[in-house]
Amino acid sequence: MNHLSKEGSTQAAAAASENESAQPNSVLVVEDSAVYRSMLATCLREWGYDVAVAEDGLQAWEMVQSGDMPNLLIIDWMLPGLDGIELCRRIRGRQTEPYPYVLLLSAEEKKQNLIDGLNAGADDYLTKPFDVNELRARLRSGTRILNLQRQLQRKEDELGFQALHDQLTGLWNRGAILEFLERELARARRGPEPLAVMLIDVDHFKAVNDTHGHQAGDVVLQAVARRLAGAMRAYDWVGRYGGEEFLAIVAATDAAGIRGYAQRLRACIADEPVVSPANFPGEIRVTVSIGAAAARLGPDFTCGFLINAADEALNLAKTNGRNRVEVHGADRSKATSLRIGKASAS
Ligand code: GH3
Ligand code: MG
Ligand code: MG
Ligand code: MG
Repeated sequence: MNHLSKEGSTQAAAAASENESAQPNSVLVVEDSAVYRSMLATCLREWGYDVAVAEDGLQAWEMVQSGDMPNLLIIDWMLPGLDGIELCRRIRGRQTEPYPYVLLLSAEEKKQNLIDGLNAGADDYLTKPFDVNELRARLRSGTRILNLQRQLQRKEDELGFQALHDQLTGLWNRGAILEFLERELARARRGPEPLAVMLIDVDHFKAVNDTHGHQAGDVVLQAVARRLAGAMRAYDWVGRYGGEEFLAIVAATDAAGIRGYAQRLRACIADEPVVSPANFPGEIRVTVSIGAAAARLGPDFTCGFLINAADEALNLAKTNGRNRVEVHGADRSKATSLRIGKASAS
């Protein structure tokens, strides 16, 4: 959906990731020796891992490519078909997320083997025969690295979300919504369809803060945002443009279409008071004024042109009494100064 983050989506993502790291890690054992294969599988299952096995490199490569990639791999160096080093190189070459942790097994204890293995993309290296307790400890350290990796990914996802969303309302923030406007404008310039924008401003909002307090004002802004997002089509955009003002982008809609659309949004705010017993007693009634503009765009029209036009219409809605919709240039007798054209671009 284009407008509002699902409530608490960051928390939900965090909880999902915690569950994920609490799940047993899956291990793929790639080993051609039946004795080692069975010994490894038995130990790993005892230690709580989900285990899959492959008897040679090609079989393992097919399993990896089939998509269900385990997050830990124990790969024997010497394998028929595709050897462990080549398998390791191919796995790293895929650069898929999440990162798989690779432990290479070798029968030889040569320093060069260790270097070749690490160069091929292995994370760790163990020489056969090995002590099972050492294997267990090394897998634990691999799991720790995978868990850190997940935490890092989660942080990155959160930061990406915060960079684009308004913290109070969960709507797109000013930077993001303007970016989407640029994109929609570029699309509209190439095609025959008009593009419409709306500036939606809460009426007398200062009085809400003055009467009920800033915290109640915040709750009202959240409620307005939620209602606007809920009343818009999934493929249109709405963001917080600033303070108590919202910007909506509506594709393929002309002046007549945007008037009806804006009236619907205006009504969804005016028709129901905001009620929030946890934050304030009683109810708070608010209304919005909406200034809209729609145009078929020539090659040199800018975002500024459409926003200025909507802003002029919004001013008209305010002076005409608030809780109303004005569409730029739609009524020329009242709005002769509203000329859609490059002259009003900024
Ligand atoms: P008008 O009908 O002409 O738009 O009047 P208004 O009172 O809504 O407009 P004005 O620009 O005078 O006041 C806007 C107020 O919105 C002032 C500002 O403190 C408040 N405001 C802006 N951002 C926030 C916010 O995040 N939370 C709260 N509670 N208030 C905010
Ligand atoms: Mg072997
Ligand atoms: Mg206002
Ligand atoms: Mg305002």
